[in-house]
Amino acid sequence: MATPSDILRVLRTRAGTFVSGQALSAELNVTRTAIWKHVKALRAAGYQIESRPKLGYRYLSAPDALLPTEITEGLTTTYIGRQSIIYFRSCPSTNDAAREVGHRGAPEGALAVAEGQTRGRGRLGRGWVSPAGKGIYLSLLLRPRIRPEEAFQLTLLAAVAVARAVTGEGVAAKIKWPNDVLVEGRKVAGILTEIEAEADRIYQAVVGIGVNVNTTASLFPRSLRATATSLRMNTGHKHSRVQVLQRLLEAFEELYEGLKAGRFEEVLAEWRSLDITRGALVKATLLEGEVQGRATDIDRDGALLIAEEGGEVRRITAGDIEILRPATP
Ligand code: BT5
Repeated sequence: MATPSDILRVLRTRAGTFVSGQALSAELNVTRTAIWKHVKALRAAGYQIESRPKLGYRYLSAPDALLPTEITEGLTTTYIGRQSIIYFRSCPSTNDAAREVGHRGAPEGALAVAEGQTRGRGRLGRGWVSPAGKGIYLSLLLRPRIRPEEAFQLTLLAAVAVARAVTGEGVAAKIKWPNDVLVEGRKVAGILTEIEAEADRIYQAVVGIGVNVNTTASLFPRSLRATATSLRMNTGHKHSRVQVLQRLLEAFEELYEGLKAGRFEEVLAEWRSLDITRGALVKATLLEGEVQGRATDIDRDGALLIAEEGGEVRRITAGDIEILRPATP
């Protein structure tokens, strides 16, 4: 059974020229009525396809949307964002969607992606502003063979993958412990890893990633205008969300393969090379108070090490930090 994406593929390989209904039906082994139905479905999804009597169909353009047909076109991954994609124009949170498909047995690498979210989540009950059609809001379902306390590795890995995708757009990205991707000191992306586990085993993990791609300043609430940015705000032009997403998935799979093969050290080395926290004077806000000092490194468990003025080294496992003075190069 030919699908709308089969028709799209054939029309795209001959972009700019008309392909007759007859040629399409012969190539895909479907009736001309079925082809017309599929073309109508593609148009309803936002594709521009011209049809002319006697000449046939001509592909013109794709919508600016994160449709599965667009995501998989030319994507080089084998399982991340490939076998199973759930797409939403809008949903409360893609992390919930990915968790649910995971419960129903979806394979590792299943992707939930949305044009916009109504209840995008950050950590610790915070929100993630998710205006429709502007950013990338995605969650990946994973079943890693790591212990629950090693789940931070997925967050660091995701940050590196996002940084690579952002850099691919000609924008220099940095990482701030534990999960912020920054461009010129402002947050362009955030990561929320949620796991379901028993004492020594993870059943499934969901890595949620939000990237501000074409978001404009007015779409951020006033409270975020000084701290949030997007690729577009940085470069002054629109970026292809599909392209950024594909690069992100490709980087993620490469890094995740490394992690599964026991080479987390390599991910960590790349993370360190992008980290702006190390060497900076920072303030960590914890439930039990504040810790201030120089961030020296992260340890093997992903905890941030802060050397206090008196010389004592404090280990911060969760929370947020503020950079008071950047590291001097
Ligand atoms: C995060 O939390 O940075 C994790 C964000 C993860 C979002 C993705 S989108 C797809 C998936 N589905 C979800 O529901 N979530 C994931 P945290 O470190 O707690 O940062 C949250 C804080 O960042 C907020 O309190 C705001 O200050 C700020 N913020 C909110 N929306 C932002 C945005 N779009 N851009 C930059 N900063 C934002």
